[in-house]
Amino acid sequence: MLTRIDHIGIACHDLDATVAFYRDTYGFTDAHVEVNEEQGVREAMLKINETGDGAASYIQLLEPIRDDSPVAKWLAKNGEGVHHIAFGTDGDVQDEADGIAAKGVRVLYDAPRRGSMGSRITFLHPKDAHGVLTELVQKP
Ligand code: V0V
Ligand code: CO
Repeated sequence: MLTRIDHIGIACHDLDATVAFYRDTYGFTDAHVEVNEEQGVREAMLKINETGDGAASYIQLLEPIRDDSPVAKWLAKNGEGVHHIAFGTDGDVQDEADGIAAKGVRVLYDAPRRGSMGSRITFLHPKDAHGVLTELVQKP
């Protein structure tokens, strides 16, 4: 089951400046920063609230580390802004993805990949989801 908004992904040019904006403007100070080489990003997870399934909801800020990465390509076309939404699962993320694929939505990966803070993630194609790049997240 999809039990929470795990995060909203926001593409930015300058991660440190954008983290500072979220801290100074809104008071979100609980930030986890890591590099995901495979996804081509340096990213920050800002915790917003705990959720009823024992996990949490975050804002994810994404700065590209390579010109050929999905976020770099998206920034060049659209500029900064909301890039994806991520739903959290309470069970196996591949099972969720298989169930959604059976409804005719393209799942981008054959198997889950590594996401922020040791999570397992996969993505649904935005063209099959009313224009929204959608990620599924299983906490470690
Ligand atoms: C592209 N399109 C989007 C979009 N990206 N629509 C909505 N939201 C987005 N983010 C549209 C684009 O406008 C085109 O529409 C069409 O899809 C094809 O796009 P493209 O520019 O030609 O790009 P592609 O096809 O090379 O790549 C698009 C996909 C790619 C979605 C396949 O971005 C991808 O593989 N994304 C998944 C990985 C990812 O985004 N990683 C970064 C976050 P028109 O113009 O044809 O109408 S990593 C992350 O979230 C982590 C680590 C985490 O949460 O832990
Ligand atoms: Co994400």
